[in-house]
Amino acid sequence: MLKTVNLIGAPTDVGASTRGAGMGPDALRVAGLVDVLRANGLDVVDSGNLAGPPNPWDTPQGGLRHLDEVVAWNRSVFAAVAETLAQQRIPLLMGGDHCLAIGSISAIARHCRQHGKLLRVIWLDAHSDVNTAASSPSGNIHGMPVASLLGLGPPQLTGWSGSPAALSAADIDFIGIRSVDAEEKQAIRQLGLQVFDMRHIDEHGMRNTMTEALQDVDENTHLHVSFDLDCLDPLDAPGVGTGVRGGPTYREMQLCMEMIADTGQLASLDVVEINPALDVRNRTAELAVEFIASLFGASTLAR
Ligand code: HAR
Ligand code: MN
Ligand code: MN
Ligand code: MN
Repeated sequence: MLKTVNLIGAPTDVGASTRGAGMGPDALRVAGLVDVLRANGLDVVDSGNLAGPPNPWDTPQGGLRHLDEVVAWNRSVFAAVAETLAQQRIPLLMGGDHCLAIGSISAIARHCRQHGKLLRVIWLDAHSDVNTAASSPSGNIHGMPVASLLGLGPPQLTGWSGSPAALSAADIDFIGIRSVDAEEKQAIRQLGLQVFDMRHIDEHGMRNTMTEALQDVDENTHLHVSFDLDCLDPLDAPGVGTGVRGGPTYREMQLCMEMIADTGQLASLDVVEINPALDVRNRTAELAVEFIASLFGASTLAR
């Protein structure tokens, strides 16, 4: 069956610490995302951009910055992703900042519950994004989507999947992590989250890391990838608001994507945190498009 990918743009930076990620969807389009997906045998529908409130650029209230705007954007994302899944299409969310994964993954979790699928999330990021309003040093909600999806977020952002938590700790694996706040470290330990940080990748290599992360993926798995471009080294991907040096190399990241593609179970994707205002000649969006192609099997010779 020909797979159809539905592109959903969410042009906002309401959850971020820097302005500019709202231009991410168009940067991906300009970098040729549609053509590259088509060249890899996929049908592509570009549903355009969602609408939502502007970024008020306020200070945090109760430890949360722009909560109302984050809720509004995530509601739209939730609805668009849910509709896409109901049409049996693959949602590709083009952010926008990483707060949008709350709406996206909540819709996916609800879909999986309704269809008896096992959801597994691969979180590609420099950061663990498991802060809460109480622990966050910034109040920026793009540092909190994992906590929210585990049911630990503000009530306005939890429970959307039809259960108090969209995910349980065992459903998510983190790859490439190298910036974790002190209280996030405690949370990771207490929750038992599986974090393959850069130290792990240094010591075991990407191949062993991904073998371990993907070991329980089978035919009944809905595999979701949440790809924060700051997972990459900022020398390769300068167009991000919160770059952290020491990311996976280009080849390591390619292998990561290829091993995900090999499972044949990739069913949804977030591509977030591309900030064209900080980029160099759209390099980061172009790199994202290359990696997205690999996620959909571009570098598999057997196809
Ligand atoms: N941990 C920091 C915070 O919560 C920084 C989060 C950086 N944001 C992201 N998310 N790009 O991955 O404020
Ligand atoms: Mn992130
Ligand atoms: Mn990040
Ligand atoms: Mn695991």
